Amino acid sequence: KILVTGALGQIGSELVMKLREVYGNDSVLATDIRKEDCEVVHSGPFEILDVQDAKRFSSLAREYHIDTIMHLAALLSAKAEANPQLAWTINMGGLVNALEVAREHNTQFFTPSSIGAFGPNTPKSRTPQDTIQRPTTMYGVNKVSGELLCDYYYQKFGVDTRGVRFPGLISYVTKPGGGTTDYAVEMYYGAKENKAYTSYIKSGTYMDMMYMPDAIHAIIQLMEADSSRLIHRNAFNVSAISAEPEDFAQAIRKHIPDFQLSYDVDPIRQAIAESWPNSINCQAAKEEWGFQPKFDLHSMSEDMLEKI
Ligand code: VAH
Repeated sequence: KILVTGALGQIGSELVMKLREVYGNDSVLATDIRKEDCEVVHSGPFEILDVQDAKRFSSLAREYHIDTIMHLAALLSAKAEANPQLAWTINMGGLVNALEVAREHNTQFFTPSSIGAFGPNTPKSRTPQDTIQRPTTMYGVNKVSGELLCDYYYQKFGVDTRGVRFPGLISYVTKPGGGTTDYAVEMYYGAKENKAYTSYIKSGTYMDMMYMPDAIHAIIQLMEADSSRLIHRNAFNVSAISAEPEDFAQAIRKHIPDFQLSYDVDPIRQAIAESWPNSINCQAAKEEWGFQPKFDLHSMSEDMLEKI
C-alpha cells in the first residue's frame, strides 16, 4: 500500500488518482494537512497528516501496512523565499520524518527534487545530471539537502529512495501554490477567461517545463524500474519543454489568435527564475529507466486550453 503526503496539492491530487487507477483505490492512502470535499478524499482511504507529526506518520504507516511512501508535502519556491525559516522546518523536518518512517517500516521511497536544486553557477543550457549545485534560494537549499539526505538513507540504511528533479509542472486539475513557474499555468487560465495575461516573469526567461501527465507517468515508471539499472537515485533530471513567456503566448495564439500578453515583472520571482537552468539534460533518466515525455509545447497547449 502506498502513502502519499501532500495528496491535495498540484502533483499529489493527480498522482493519487492515477495510482488508484493503476493499483486499485484501496491501495493508496492519501494524506494532507487538511481535508477537502474532492475525489481524492472520496475515491479511497484519506487521513489528515501534518508531516511534522512523526508519531502519527509512523502509526499511519503501521495501521495501513504501507510499503511505499511518496512524499510531496512541501512549500514551493516563492512561498519558501517569503518564509525561509518555516520552509526549512516543513520541507526538511517533513522529509526527515518521512525518511525515518521509510527506514523503520522498510518502505520504498519517492520525493521530488526540482530544477530549483541548481544555482547561478550551474551550467545553464543542457544542464548535466551531475554538476555544480549551489542554489541561492531556501527552496533550492532544501532540494539539494533533500537529494543528499535521500542518497544517504539509501547508502547508509538501504532504503530504496528514488527521486526526479521536476521542471515547472503545467496542469489543470489543481492549481499550483507558491511556485515561480506557475506563471505558465496562470497564462492558460488568463487566455481562456480574458484572452489576456500579465506575466510576472520577463520575456526571454527560459525555464524547463513539463505537462502533468508526463510527470505522473515518470514517477510510476521510476518507482517500477529495476533497481539494478539505477546508477543515480536522487535525483534524475526530467523535462519535456524549455520555454519563455513568449513561447507560451505563441502556442496559445494558435487557438486564441487575439491573446494579449503583457508584463509586470516581480523582481523576487524573476531573480529565482534567473538562478535556475534554461534547459536540462535528461539523458540519465532516459538510459536508466526509459524516461520519455509525450507532450511538447503545442500538444500540451492544445490539451490545456481544451480542458480548463
Ligand atoms: C516552483 N513549480 O516553481 C515549482 C518547481 C521548478 C519549479 O519547483 O517552485
